[in-house]
Amino acid sequence: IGSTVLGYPRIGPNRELKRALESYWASRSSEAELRAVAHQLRVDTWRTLDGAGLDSVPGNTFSFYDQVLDTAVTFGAVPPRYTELGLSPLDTYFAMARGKESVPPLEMTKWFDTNYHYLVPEIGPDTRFSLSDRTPVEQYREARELGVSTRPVVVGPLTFLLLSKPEEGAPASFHPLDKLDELLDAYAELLRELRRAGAHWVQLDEPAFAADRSPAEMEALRRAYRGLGDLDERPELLVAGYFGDLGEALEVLASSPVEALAVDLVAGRSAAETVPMLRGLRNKTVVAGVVDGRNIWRTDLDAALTTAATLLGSANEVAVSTSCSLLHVPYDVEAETGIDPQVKSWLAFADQKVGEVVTLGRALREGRGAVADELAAARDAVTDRARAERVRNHRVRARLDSLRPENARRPDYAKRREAQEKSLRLPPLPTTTIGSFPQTSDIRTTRAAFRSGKLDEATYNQRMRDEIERVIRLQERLGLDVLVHGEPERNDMVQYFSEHMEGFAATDNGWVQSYGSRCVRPPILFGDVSRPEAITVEWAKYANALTEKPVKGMLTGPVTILAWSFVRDDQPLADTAKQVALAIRDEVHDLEAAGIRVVQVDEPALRELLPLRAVYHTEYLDWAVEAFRLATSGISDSTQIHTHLCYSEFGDVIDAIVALDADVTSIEAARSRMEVLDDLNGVGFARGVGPGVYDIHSPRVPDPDEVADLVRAALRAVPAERLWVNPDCGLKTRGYEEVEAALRHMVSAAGTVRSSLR
Ligand code: THG
Ligand code: ZN
Repeated sequence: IGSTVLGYPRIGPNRELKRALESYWASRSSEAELRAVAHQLRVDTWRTLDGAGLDSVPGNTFSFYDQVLDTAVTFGAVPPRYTELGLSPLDTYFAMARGKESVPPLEMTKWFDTNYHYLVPEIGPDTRFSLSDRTPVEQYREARELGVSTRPVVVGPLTFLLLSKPEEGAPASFHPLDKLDELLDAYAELLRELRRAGAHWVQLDEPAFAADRSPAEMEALRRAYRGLGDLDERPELLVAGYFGDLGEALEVLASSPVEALAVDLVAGRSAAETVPMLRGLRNKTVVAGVVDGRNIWRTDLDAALTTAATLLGSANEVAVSTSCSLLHVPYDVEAETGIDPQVKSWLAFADQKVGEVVTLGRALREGRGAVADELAAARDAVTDRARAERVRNHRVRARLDSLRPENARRPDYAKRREAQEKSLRLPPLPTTTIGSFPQTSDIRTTRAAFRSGKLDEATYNQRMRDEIERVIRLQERLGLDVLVHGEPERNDMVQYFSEHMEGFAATDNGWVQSYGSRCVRPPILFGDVSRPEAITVEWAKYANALTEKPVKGMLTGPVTILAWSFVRDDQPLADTAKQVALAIRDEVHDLEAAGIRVVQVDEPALRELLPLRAVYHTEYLDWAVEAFRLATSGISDSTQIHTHLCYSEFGDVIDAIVALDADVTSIEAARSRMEVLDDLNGVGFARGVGPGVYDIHSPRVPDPDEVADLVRAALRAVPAERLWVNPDCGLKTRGYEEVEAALRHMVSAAGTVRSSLR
């Protein structure tokens, strides 16, 4: 294997796939046109990877939407509600991803602790697995025709089943893993066909074992790879585990008949010590994942070589690779023209990381002398970054050093509540929204014109003010109690805040796939964070002056800012979180000083950063909660702090939600029928709570009666003094027509229930 990468981006260096998909979905182009774009992207990828000098080029890294969905389709796990639509194979695939008028899509959820989302396969007792789609084989042949013998990458059978959910109506005792043996037969078929097509290697990804797994699941892993290993007609197998240290699963795989293991030595650094002790590696290849596949820093090649070298002697071959697929980083740092040259010299995106792996491979094979120049250049970049003054802000450091625990504490909730009641004078069951209002194409165009310099600042400000006034008047007309300014000035919330803070760099083209055709451009957090001047205060003040009703200031919390950025790897995340928290704290204080009496600090990503293994949960939640409290303390008792979390399945973070000590917490609940309130009661939560009473993820407008029923259901768990009435989430992705109607029904439902209280 020598040198390789575990995967590569597929959206296109200029998001060609995004455009082609969206055009096809809008019926503006044909399937043939979409397939031509996809083919060209694959060709470009193979040429790039092969041309860069990788010894082994991954194949099947392309996907029209998602690799887990691809795996489901490959093995025939297509629920009948999609096949019954009678669509073409491609449109059936897209129906699973995006739904159809009458048919909901598969559920989407986060891919481990990344910001990528996959579609959750539905498996039932009657699911019949078979090799139903031969895309991996076809794409192997396609690359072969170009002279590249790829190593097809497929989600492994265990990870596939562990990420699936039982189909609706399956017996309670049923688990997708019950179907392992049947699935393995289909994998065997795929392996045989790949072998016959000429594939030497296949990569099966098993990141699910970077999380805690039960003894039964571990045993299933053993059984699966013994079975696949014993097949007589198959390519050599590389099993890739990433996103952490696979621990016991590594022992299982080392003693299985597979030919190679890929280990993540970045997120799973500890594996560097255990791998050499594994029994069974003598005739295997170990692929050392020493180049971070999820972050954008240039690799310390000397250190990476040292790590890889510790494995020499314990295995038949030591190869080098990225720690995980490069799907999670942008294509090419050379495409960036706006990043400061010094900061840019510290960065490596996918193409640069491919180069690093090639260099490491040569160093291992031919000795360090063969790549002396490359190693020296990497050393210079790493040293320059470590010494750079621009990374350090002594005022920020001094401020952090002087922090005491009481800086992150507010007085008793009872006191705060009394002060807030006096100041805000809200009715019972107060109504509000989560923050954003629909982003019309006019707003987007105005923002883009201002950014590109086509619109001057004065005109831009006036347009934004006009929009804010429109949104305030609308909310007054609708009769909402706590208003928002609607956030027309913001694109992505994390992008917005990072652009107004020091210590971050923004990219022009650093797109990373989030799901399907949707991408994000994570900011690069390279230095100590500070807020040079107020960010949101002018907009909030303007909105507040327009109305007698309280206007909520809208901020993003420190954990979410970290979760959606590329973060520093030169200090603990907890320290970076505190710095971001201080910047947000300054903003909270300035909002308060400007007369804003309600401030919402959103943490939709609190759960996303939760470590995959339970042993690390407490440590993470401790610093995450502390950062939020630091951001929201030191203010008057009468200032009401809200937070918003974008999910209802708290499970592991429910105690942390209590510990945030926000005065009001809004959460998703419309789809889970208010059950979350019982969960919150179960852990003694006794603050304001706004369980979303209508689902903004769907364009459907709920009836007033339906909303009233949900409010009454909520009242069974929460007294009226603590219950808020609001939608599930922000409204920016919706249209005005439905939003107006839905909010009107929501306010009227709150009124109906309110009058029945007296
Ligand atoms: N911001 C960031 N990360 C996120 C979310 C976010 N991760 C989780 C979740 N929300 C992902 N959801 C989305 C939803 C929509 C889009 C991307 C991720 C999206 N992107 C535009 C696109 O691809 O066309 C680009 C937006 C832009 O111009 O900046 O629609 O909210 N950071
Ligand atoms: Zn939300």
